[in-house]
Amino acid sequence: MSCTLPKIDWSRIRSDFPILDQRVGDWPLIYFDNAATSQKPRAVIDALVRYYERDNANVHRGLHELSNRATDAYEGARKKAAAFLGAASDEEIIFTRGTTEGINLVAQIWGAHFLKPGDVILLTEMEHHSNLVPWQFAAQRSGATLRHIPITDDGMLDLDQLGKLLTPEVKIFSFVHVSNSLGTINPAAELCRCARALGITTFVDGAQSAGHMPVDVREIGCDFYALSGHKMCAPTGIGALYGRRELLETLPPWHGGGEMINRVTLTDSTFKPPPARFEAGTPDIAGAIVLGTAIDYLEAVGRQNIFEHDRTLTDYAMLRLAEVPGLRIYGPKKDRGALAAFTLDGAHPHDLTTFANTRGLALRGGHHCTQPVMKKLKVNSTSRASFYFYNTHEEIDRMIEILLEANKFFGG
Ligand code: 7TS
Repeated sequence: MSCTLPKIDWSRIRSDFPILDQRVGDWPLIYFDNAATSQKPRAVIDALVRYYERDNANVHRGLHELSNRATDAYEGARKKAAAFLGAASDEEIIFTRGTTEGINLVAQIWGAHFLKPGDVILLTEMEHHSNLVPWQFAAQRSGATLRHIPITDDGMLDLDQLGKLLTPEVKIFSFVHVSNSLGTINPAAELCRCARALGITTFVDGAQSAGHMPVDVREIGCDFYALSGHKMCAPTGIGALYGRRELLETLPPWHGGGEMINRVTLTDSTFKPPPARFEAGTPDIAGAIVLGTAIDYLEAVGRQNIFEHDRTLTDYAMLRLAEVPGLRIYGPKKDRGALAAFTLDGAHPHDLTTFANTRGLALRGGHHCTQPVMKKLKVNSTSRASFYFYNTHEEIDRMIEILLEANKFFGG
């Protein structure tokens, strides 16, 4: 007799997320807004409470038991983040508020240090606003110019243009790993290899990749990589920026204040080496510590398992969405990240998203902070369903029922 047990008990894993077990009005909650923020497992919630109940103190400055505990846990989380990203050392990890802050930090200090008139900042047309606006500021301040890799009609980067765009004037190439509005997974290692061959610094926006797939910054070969904790089971307000050590060492500080100095007089100061140089003031200690807990949790589930689960679910969603009359899906047809963005003929995406909410289905409607992508798609906004490893095929089936109902409601 053969007895094949499922390798992973996804329904048990789902039960780790208390928030999912609730009704919205008369309907069970279906949470498909994971690209905006993920839900938190009990382990993370408990670790946050435990920290404040037992260990809370400021880090790096006390000589008492609680401060030592908080410091050990905070620096322990940095080690976990370094291992999670495949960094060579925990000194390459700077705690930030999230991806947006990581990009701003680099655009401001790297930009001020290295950019000059005539230089080019290479981005893509599929960037989130947080990987556009900080570089616009950097260009304005330095006199550098902006260049963008176009998007093809099927929502991929037009890599035929790369040779023309990746020229020696380019000083930094910053691009999104997984697009939050198209679902495109960009070939990060290949792009970094091309840039590195010309001595160009690279920045990978990992907001949508860090919690969804195995990521190794040294395999990717990037100089910087930013993530947001809240999109990978940790709380809001904490994130991490990886920076290659030799590069971080060349950079001046960002914010001034406590914790980042060696010596201060009334008129000047000297600064600690990275990462402390970039972490002025009291950090989000609890957030960093439980980012470590979230990392432990994701590693226990397994990032390759999460990637495969998300892939299966997304493929299924794409297949079933095609059954809904009048539904137009954007982005690549296959090999995409865990999301599907669509519009329904006759329904404004906000109305469709609001309709879904009346059935307990949490979608996101809007431009998803990617207005240039919307312009390219010739729409003002889309509705987006984004998945994570606790979502199920049954929830997708229910979404399809709701969308079929919406099609009738909006006169399709
Ligand atoms: N980059 C990408 C690709 C993102 O998807 C987001 C957030 C960010 C950067 C910014 O992350 P933050 O944590 O610093 O805000 N994306 C979304 C979204 O798709 N819906 O809400 C936030």
